Amino acid sequence: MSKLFQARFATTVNDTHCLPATPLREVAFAGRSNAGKSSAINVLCNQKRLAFSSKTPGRTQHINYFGIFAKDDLLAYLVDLPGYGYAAVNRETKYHWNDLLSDYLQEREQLVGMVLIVDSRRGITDLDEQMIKWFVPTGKPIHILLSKCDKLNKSECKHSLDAVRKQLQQYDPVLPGGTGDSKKLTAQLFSSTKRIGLEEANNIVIKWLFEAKAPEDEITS
Ligand SMILES: Nc1nc2c(ncn2[C@@H]2O[C@H](COP(=O)(O)OP(=O)(O)OP(=O)(O)O)[C@@H](O)[C@H]2O)c(=O)[nH]1
Ligand SMILES: [Mg+2]
Repeated sequence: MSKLFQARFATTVNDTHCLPATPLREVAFAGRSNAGKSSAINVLCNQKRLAFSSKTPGRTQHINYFGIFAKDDLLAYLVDLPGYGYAAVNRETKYHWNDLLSDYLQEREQLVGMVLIVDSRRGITDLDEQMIKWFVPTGKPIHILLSKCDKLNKSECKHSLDAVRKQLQQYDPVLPGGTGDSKKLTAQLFSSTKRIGLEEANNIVIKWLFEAKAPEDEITS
């Protein structure tokens, strides 16, 4: 049983000043509106409606925190970020999302890695690249879930994964202390509905949240 199965809703915030004051690690799920962020969190936590998922794009408009528990001990958080790229919102809301996401991704020390959900049929879009560009300078890892791969045939899946891995390589030299082998920039195929790639995604999130890190990577404040 995955440690993620004992997840519970914790809090919702709409402003980076209101983020939980906690030393616990957190992993964020980012992606375009409708890409499948909430569905991925639900399936990884083995729950149907932990994170609300919906056919209506733009459903998750706030930052939602889910606590990972062991009995009653709170161990870590999963964070569902507001989806971006949803056309039918006003300019003010777009600016708000932009500020919220850029501040959060660049400055949140407790954040140990970003899971970026990218629709496997669509590939990395300009807005996804913006997320990557904000996050890469932090030196923290990014793992891309190529979602909804149940909608693609085998060769389309391979093509989608190859293309995204190739695109990710270009960011490796920009990583602080970049290794040249892109260990911090990874991707996989994923389907929430068909439960494809679940174990691989689960292992990455668990590793980020619970494995000991090098001392120089630890949160200092
Ligand atoms: N076929 C298929 N559909 C999926 C998959 N994952 C999500 N969906 C569907 O895609 C739609 C959007 O999923 P959500 O998980 O709500 O997407 P989101 O990224 O949280 O969207 P926002 O909250 O709007 O940012 C829903 O209708 C889901 O049922 C998948 O793996 N396969
Ligand atoms: Mg959502």
